[in-house]
Parts: sequence; structure tokens; C-alpha cells
Amino acid sequence: EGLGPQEFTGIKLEVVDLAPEAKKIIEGNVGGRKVYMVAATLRPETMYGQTNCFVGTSLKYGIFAVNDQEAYLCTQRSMRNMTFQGITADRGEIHHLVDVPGTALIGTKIKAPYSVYPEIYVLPMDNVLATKGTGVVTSVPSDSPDDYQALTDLRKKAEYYKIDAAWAKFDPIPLITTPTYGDMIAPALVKQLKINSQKDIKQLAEAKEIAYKEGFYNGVMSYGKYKGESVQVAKAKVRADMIAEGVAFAYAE
Ligand code: A2H
Repeated sequence: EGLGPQEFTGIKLEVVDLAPEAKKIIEGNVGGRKVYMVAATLRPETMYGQTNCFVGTSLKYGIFAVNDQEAYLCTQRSMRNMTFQGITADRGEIHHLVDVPGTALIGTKIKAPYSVYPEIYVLPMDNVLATKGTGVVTSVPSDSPDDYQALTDLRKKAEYYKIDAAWAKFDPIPLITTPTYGDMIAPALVKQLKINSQKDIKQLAEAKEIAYKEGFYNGVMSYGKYKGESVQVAKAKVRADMIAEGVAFAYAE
């Protein structure tokens, strides 16, 4: 993370079916608006491979009106930033509807734009920071070591994590090829660095660094509209497409 702002892409994950606990809290409090969980990503070109979405179980999320039709679910901190970036109807004004704890959202069914999977689920992750992005992390286990390891942990210990195994059943999709790590860099690095769980923070940070650089400088798309093009080129194209279609927006912090 260098100097200056980070250019995230805010991905709109449409809520299809709230988990029962979240439904009790949220229903009747959003004025009939469509609710989207907003995930902040630095890798829009990987959105084809979304297999689930992660929230932090110790985080508190808010739902905020964006206009009369739509509401966004994210941290209050990120919503404040969004109100100054032309993302919401009233500049600088937060329209808070209701709060919901991360735990209540686990098992919520969402539609993630561009994912090969028509409907996926919200799952828990240990290392979601309240201070970064929107607090919602869309999961691409083929290309993100953090996502891959968290998903692997959940699959190994569904009961411990209090999830239905069916929510974690969607497999990573090969999206990008690199000369060194083949067509699925995240599992390759997790194996090479002998990472065993999402608690292996140091090795995961190293894997993340390698995956990001390898993908960006040497990666070629093996899936989607820009198949055969370099990641460096495809990244901006996929991002522009998503924004033009209204399924994503620019978000900086
Ligand atoms: B990235 P940086 Cl495929 N807590 O999106 C923890 N992680 C968060 C977060 C939060 N509050 N908000 C966003 N992130 C994740 C895709 C992806 C990402 C891939 C590969 C690498 C990667 C799918 N997950 O990130 O520390 C989001 O995951 C590694 C650079 O600010 C976001 O992009 O660099 C990235 O971390 C931003 O992390």
C-alpha cells in the first residue's frame, strides 16, 4: 500500500434472501428498498470467480439509504466516505436505516454480479478489518490466498463455524494463468508456503503479496470477455463494464 488513495471497486451484491436473524432485524426497516451488500475489491477482473462473500463476526454493519430504491449494507465508516464521493443522493448526508451484526448475516443468499454461480452465500472470516474498505469482502478463492484459506477452514470445520456446509460448496474457478503458478495461484501459494489456517497471518500476508504482483504483472485472463488479454489491461476493462452496467462503482479511500 503506497502513497495516495486506493482505488477500490464497490461491487453490489444483491440480497436475495436474508438469514433468519438478519431478516428479523432488517425487515420493515428499509422502506421497501432493495438491499445490496457492498464489497470493496482491488481485483475487479476476478469477479467471475466469486464463490461466497465474507463478513467479520465482530463487526457491526449498517444499512443506509442511497436513494428511494436502493440501500447499501456496509460499515458506517465506509458509508461516510461514499457520501463524499457522489455515490449517494445527498452529499455528505448519511441516511441510516438500521444496524445489523455480522453474525446475523451468515447464511444470507446473494447474487454476485459476473459470478459463474447465480447465487452464493455470506460466510464468516476471522481477518476482516473494520478499518478497510466496506467490511464486506467478496471471495475469490482461485486468486486470493486469504479467501482460499478461509473457505478451506470453513469446509473442514463447518460445525465449529456454525455454518451449513452447503453454503461453502462452490468451488474456485480458474480465471487467470501465470507462468509460475499455473491457473489457480491462491491454492498453489497456500500449498507452497505451507499455510494451514487463516490464523497463519504472516504467511498469508506473504502469499497475498506474491499473488497480487504475479497476477498483475504476469497474469493472463483464461476466462470471460477478455480471455487471452493481460490482467493489466483486462482489469480496467472489466471494471468499466461493471460500472457501465450499474453493478459496481468507483470507491476510493
Ligand atoms: B480483494 P489491501 Cl482475487 N478486511 O478482492 C480484509 N480484507 C479486505 C477488506 C477488509 N475490510 N476489504 C477488502 N479486503 C480484501 C479480491 C481479491 C483481493 C483477490 C486477490 C487479492 C485481493 C477478492 N477478495 O486483495 O490490503 C479485498 O480482497 C489483495 C490485495 O487494501 C481487497 O481486494 O491491499 C483487498 O483485501 C484490499 O486489500
